[in-house]
Amino acid sequence: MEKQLRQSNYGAEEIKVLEDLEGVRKRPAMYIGSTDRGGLHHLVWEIVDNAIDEAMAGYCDYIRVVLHEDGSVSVEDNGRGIPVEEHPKVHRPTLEVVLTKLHAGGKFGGRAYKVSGGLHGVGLSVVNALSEWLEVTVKRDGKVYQQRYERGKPVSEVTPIGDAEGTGTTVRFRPDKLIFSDIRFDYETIRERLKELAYLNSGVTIELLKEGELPEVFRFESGLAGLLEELVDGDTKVTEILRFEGEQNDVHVLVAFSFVDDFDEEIISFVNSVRTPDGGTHVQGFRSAISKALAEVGKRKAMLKDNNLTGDDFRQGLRAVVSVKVPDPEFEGQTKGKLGSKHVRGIVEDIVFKSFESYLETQNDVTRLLVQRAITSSEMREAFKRTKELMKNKLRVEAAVLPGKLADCSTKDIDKRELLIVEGESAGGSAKQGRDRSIQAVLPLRGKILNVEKANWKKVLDNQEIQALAAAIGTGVGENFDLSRLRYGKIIIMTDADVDGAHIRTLLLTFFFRMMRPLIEEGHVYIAQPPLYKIEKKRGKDLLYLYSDDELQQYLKLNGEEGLTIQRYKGLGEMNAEQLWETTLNPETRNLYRVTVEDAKRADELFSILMGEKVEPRKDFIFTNAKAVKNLDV
Ligand code: TTJ
Repeated sequence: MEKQLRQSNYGAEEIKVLEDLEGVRKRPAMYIGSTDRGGLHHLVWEIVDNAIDEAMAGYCDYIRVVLHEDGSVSVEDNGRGIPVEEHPKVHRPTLEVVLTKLHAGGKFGGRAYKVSGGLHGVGLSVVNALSEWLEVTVKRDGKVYQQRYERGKPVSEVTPIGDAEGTGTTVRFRPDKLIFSDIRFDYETIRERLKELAYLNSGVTIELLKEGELPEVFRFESGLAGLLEELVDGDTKVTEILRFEGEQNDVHVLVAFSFVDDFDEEIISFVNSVRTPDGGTHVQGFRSAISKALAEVGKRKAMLKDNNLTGDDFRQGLRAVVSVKVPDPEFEGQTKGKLGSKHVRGIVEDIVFKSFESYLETQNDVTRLLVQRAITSSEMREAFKRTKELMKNKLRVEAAVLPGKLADCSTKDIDKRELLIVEGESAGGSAKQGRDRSIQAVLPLRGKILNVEKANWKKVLDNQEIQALAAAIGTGVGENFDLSRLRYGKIIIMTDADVDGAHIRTLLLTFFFRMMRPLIEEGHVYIAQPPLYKIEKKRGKDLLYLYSDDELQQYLKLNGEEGLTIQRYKGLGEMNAEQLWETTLNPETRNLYRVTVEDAKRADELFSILMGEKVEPRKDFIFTNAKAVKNLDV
């Protein structure tokens, strides 16, 4: 009977199957990309994706992957089990058709699933054709069925081998060493992918083990949010994790995202649980929704005028996971890593925009923060652009364009050279006289270089004083920064011990942090520590300098106030050249503070608030953080 069946069907269909198999074995790379380890793992993804499909269809919540000692791998699920009944057209068991027919139309010969992993979807017959052997076991209708293949050809019928409890499918295969350069699977690679799949299909348990060892179990109720959590691990979050979900025309959309304190944007995306490394229409829709919602709500809440913002400005620091389930997805690009299906863009945009918009409507603080970040970003962008041009044309290391106000030093030894940045002409005068002119250069900045509270990046970089500073330092700024052009080993900020001085210091540190960060990272930036008090004893000619209020208290406690003249220095200009040398400039005795990246970062945060658009939060901030500003005195 069986023989008859086979003979009666040994026709065009069967010949085609054999030809197709040969085709796959002749040109494997056409189907799996390559025959290196990348291609090898493709085989596993293909099989696992089939089990995931069954999970997505709602019929399976357990998948187990075993790396066997004989070099084979098996994938087992508790789904419905691939049908074993005779296929209505081909008159062979459906199971066999699925495993031998190249690109069997809709998967499994019909549209059994609404969605299915599109990216890897090379077909089971390809895995089969490229395996030295493959065994499939199906539990269905109370029975266990099994069939074996060698290099794609069935070597047994679909045979019932016993009774089954429950249902499911197991595929075990060993890749063909005639095809692959290396047939060893990599545990880590498989682990990463399975873990990701467990996040994407929350509620499904996925186990991975090496034969004879204990399994690793992946099961995440947190879903995408958990995956995002891994993505932002170590970053400073500036918003909570948001999670939106929706469905339109059979397209299911799930996103999780948050903003972190960083400039770039990172989005990982999936279609039917398969990564799309090159993004595509789903990612386009998501990005545009985020920017549009922020722009619209920002304007409605009058936090934003017609600023010159781009979509990118709104998305700085965005971290997101975008996952869509799409029936029959289309992919583009050389490696098919990009979703092409046009209709998905609008659907994702719609769902994300509406959800994010209504969230922002109720969240003034978050909206304000994100809008403010966008504004800063656009100002930075403008500033970088301008500076780049400026640097190209104007600021060169050559002495010819060194600022006129710079009193340079004479040594050529960069490590020994110091640039003293002083505030105001009178302090500049003392410093010029008091310095060691062989190693110390002086650049006076005009009294108040900028009203920090009204400054923005454009103003900062247009500022004459800042340009003079950049020219004196010599490295260029931003993308053009070149440490090898540095003209001084030490750059020493010498501002006064008052609020203006603190502001200028904040501005300078911020400028260095944003535009010349390596200067700080390499430890070239210092803050001078001038004394705060001069103490004169009336009788005797003793002079004493104290550097902090604490020191003064201590001194008075021990010596009393009798016969003392205490002078509080308001500015460096109040010291004569000799005193300045003695207390602040002399490398043998002075106290320098080396600025750390942390200091500069703090200054940067302060500065962003100081120059913020809104007056209210700024006032609050200055009020409550007056101490923090002072603490930059370090
Ligand atoms: C097809 O439609 C009717 C019910 O069963 C559907 C099916 O094929 N389900 C299915 C396939 N579940 N699991 C698989 C599967 C699992 C593994 C591990 C490997 C492969 C190739 C398929």
